[in-house]
Amino acid sequence: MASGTALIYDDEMTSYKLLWDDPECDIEVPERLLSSYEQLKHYHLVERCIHVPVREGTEEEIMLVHSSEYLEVVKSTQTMNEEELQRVSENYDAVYFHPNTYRCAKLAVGATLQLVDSVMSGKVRNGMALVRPPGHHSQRNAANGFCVFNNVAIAAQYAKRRYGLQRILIVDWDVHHGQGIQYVFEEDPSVLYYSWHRYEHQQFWPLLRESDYDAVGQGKGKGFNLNVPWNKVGMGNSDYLAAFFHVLLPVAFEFVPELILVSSGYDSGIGDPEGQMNATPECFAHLTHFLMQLANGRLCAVLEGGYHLKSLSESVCMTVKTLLRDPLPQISGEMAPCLSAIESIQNVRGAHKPYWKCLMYEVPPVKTAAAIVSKADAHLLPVSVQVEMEMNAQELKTFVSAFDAELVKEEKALLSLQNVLAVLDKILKKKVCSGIAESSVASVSTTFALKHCFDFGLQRVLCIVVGDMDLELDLDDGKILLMNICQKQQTEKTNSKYYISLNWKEDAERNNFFCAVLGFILPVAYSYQPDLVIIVIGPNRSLGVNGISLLTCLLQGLAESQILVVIQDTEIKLVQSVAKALSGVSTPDFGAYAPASQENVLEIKRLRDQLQQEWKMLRCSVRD
Ligand code: X5A
Ligand code: ZN
Repeated sequence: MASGTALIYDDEMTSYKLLWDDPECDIEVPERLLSSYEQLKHYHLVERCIHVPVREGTEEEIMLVHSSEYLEVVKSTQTMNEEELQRVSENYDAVYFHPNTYRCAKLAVGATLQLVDSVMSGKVRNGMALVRPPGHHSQRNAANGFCVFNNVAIAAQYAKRRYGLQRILIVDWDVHHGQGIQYVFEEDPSVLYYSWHRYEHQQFWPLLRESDYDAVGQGKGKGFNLNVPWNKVGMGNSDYLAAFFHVLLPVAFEFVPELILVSSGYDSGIGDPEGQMNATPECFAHLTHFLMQLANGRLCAVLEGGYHLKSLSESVCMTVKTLLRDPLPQISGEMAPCLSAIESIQNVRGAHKPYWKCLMYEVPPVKTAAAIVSKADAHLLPVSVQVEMEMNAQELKTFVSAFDAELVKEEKALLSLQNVLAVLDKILKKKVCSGIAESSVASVSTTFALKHCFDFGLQRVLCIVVGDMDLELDLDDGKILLMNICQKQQTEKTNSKYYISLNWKEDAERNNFFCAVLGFILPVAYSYQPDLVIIVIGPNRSLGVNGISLLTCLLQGLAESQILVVIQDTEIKLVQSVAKALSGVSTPDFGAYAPASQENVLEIKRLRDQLQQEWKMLRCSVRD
């Protein structure tokens, strides 16, 4: 295997600068290169690298990415006066031209290709090119964002041509989206482009919709464009590492690149006025180190942005030091990605799930599905809850007529079934873990839901009804265990093993329902071992939102957490709290603890005495 690290730099690339006042462009200064190179000398890194001279990129090479018309425009700026230069610059977004720009842009291309040749020929293992102007924003017909020729995109096309490469990975860790690179390779599956970038929901330059995570590539190139949009500033070491661990690296190892090109911008580092991010220079050592494990170590880093001179030059040194295989520096900061970063990472993983095996099985499934009557309330649910589309009327009729032809004629009953069956079906087919459904006639819906469960092959369903409800059910065979938590004494029915009526009055503010759940409901439920739990919230309920949430939370220990909650009234606070309980985003508020009333304590004792022979988990005393 080749050894050695190439360093490509020529101070001629410091020979152009901004000649007029432009606050957007005045950060792109020659000192960026000078101070980076000075710092490399200071750490004695220059002498440890193999010096490779620059050359000009040829017109043919430039035209691997750019049009001849655009090349002519850039060429024409060589002989322009300041006024003319300013006028050409205004044709583009965030660009300035200088009489030496064309020469430097050709050197930047040539330096990049020299680096590719050094690595591909085996002269060195890896290397870095310190170049100006940068490249990743420039496009076939346009300069953009300080970039004139797209050094890295040209290098990828060149490597494909000259060395017949079939898989090239471009990692763009500059804080801006390299939209120029994305456009060139959008439909090309042989070049995998990865970019993270400050995005802030499209409020940050270059303000493009196509910088979001759902731009996955087009046509044959689908899956080969990975965008990680940062929606907050202040991303740091742990956020960058998390994006590498959970997005770039798994996909890169599956892709198996033959060469890695890094669009190595350091405006993503701490202190940079453009990026406003927090990654320390050490972070770039770690990023470099991970990439060195791919493509047989064939890695070419090419400078893009980076406008805080100290941060930039330290980060450049960290990169080169790592390429030279020095031991890695300790990485600082609390190792926990922020919520916004996690959200972005989850979104990219979700968007790329269809294209990469490494993501296919791992993206967490939607935990909870909700079908609610008032779609206007959908936004009040936790974001992790998937709101269901209603089944269309014809689908539903077909569905219902499969087990009750009579009901198909009743429009109202049919509609009340809709939400419940849509969600239940998802649970049974394991598309989601749990679900909530609002239904105007909960009793009919529940009867049907239970029938459907047994048709599907379930053995035991625990059905907990809160409130007054009459369910016409056959309870003899033990396929259903029905618990009714109600206000008034059920006189017409007597308790049996599979029908239990629990009289309960809850304090609306404070929660005394713990003792019923722990002392009775859970022991019986665990003795029963259901395959599914259905909680039905009917009218005249004697339990408040707190009690119902507690019940929902604790019953998740059963039936592999498969719980369907059917709610008859459309009280959004209840739906919200149950959604919170099921999705596990946060623990719902159970209310302040209150001791149970004398009445309630006696009711629990009565039931325990009555049923502990049947349900052995109720036993907690040797005397009984
Ligand atoms: C290469 C690079 C940034 C352009 C910012 C314009 N360009 N606001 O970092
Ligand atoms: Zn940048």
